[in-house]
Amino acid sequence: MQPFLDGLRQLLGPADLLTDPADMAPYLTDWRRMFSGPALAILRPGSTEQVSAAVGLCAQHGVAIVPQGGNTGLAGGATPLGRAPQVVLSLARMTAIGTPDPIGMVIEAQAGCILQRVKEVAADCGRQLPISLAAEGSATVGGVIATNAGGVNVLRYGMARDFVLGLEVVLPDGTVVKGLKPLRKDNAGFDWKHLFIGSEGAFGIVTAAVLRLTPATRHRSVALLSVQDLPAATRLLGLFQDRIGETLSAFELISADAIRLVETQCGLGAPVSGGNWFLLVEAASSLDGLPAAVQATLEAAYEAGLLQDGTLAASEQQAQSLWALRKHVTEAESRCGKSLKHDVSLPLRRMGAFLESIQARLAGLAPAARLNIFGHLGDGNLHVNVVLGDTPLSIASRITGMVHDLVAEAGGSISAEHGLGQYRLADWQRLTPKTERDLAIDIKRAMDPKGLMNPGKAVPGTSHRQ
Ligand code: FAD
Ligand code: 2HG
Ligand code: ZN
Repeated sequence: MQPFLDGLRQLLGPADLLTDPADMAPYLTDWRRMFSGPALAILRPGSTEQVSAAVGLCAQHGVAIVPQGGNTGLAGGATPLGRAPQVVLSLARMTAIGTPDPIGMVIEAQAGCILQRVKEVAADCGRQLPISLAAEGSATVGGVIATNAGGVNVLRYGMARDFVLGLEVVLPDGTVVKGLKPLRKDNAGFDWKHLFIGSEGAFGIVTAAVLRLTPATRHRSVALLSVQDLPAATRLLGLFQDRIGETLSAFELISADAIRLVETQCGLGAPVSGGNWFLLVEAASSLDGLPAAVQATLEAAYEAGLLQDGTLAASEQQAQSLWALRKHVTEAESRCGKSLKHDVSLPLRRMGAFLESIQARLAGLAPAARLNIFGHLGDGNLHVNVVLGDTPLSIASRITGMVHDLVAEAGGSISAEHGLGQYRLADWQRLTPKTERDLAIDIKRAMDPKGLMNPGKAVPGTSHRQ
């Protein structure tokens, strides 16, 4: 491998080809320390041309590539897997942001840009990029696109896919495809960019994107509410949709246990009591009548007996502290030791029975484990996580298998927004019809015939087709 590494050093310079184990370590494990794997080197190209040349060298030498952005992913997609020769290719140095066009409502950004920074640049010109995640201070444009990230505003604005107007990608042989047109409408043939959105680096490397912006909203109303049970939460969702549906931008569920975790682990306090479930509801609009409309909807909810307690933020600062409770759940969970992530979506009407079955089965399988349930109820997507406590790691796959089996029985998805990565690929293969699996494998074979792009993540290897 020496000629390969020499070629890369010549291309990138010694500072951006990391081979020292201590320098490489942060790139070889995920932030939760659930996944780790070896690599020959870490590549930190600074331009699309360097990405292209580095990928070309990898193809020539048969070395696999693991693309990496902010390394905030929750499915082990950005961590090397197995012992075949591989490198991690970090996009962290590619951080250029173009001048936004506030009338055309578009912005161009390189893949390594931190999502929060792009949002700030959009906000400075009176527009918004409403992709909102607790990880937005570290997640990159490339990672968000490669995972088709969701977040807390999907209910109103859609997932990352809905914001991508143009893409520049590097194919597995090093070819650069420049598709950075800032067009809202383009039906001139097959829209290939969707192959790369949500494919977790298995087909190529995203190097830049043109993103759609939306008008900024001038008012927002944020409420934290508590309800007794899930049927009350879903009825409340219906009430909000009926009365102020077009302004509803978040409808997030947090279990009382999850709120307690945030309180004990992160020292934040919830100003609302009672009920088994909490809801963080946000509405936004540029029209002046929003606060009165939200107030009237809450009064109707009280009258209908749906609410146990609640508070409506009276200032932007209060709105932010209510949101902090929701945004700290992942952090609070990680402070409780190892946990298993289950990122499920299913038809809302089946959610209650699904959660009850999990509760009952988990009690039998792992009595020391605790459920940590929260997420995007308005999208039918909950994070049904299991904090393991003293449960042996050896039964982790049985617990996850049990949850995923119940998801499949309810006609749901085992990954609503985080992707399959290396974590869910085996269960996806187990639970997905052969025709669908074979289609994925055939597309992978066409896109990446040598199987060098992020092997073992998102798509089964081509040898799995029988
Ligand atoms: P990474 O973790 O570096 O990579 C993720 C995947 O994308 C890997 O498979 C990697 O190989 C691939 N990839 C990265 N960059 C590229 C590229 N340029 N080209 C091709 N492939 C690439 N996700 C949600 O969907 N919704 C949420 O609400 C949400 N909240 C989160 C909250 C917290 C606190 C944390 C830690 C994570 C959260 N996530 C959420 C998961 C994660 O942040 C997102 O999936 C994010 O989009 C990943 O971006 P990243 O730059 O960190 O990607
Ligand atoms: C969220 O909704 C993220 O906050 C993270 O998707 C979920 O920690 C998780 O499981
Ligand atoms: Zn989520």
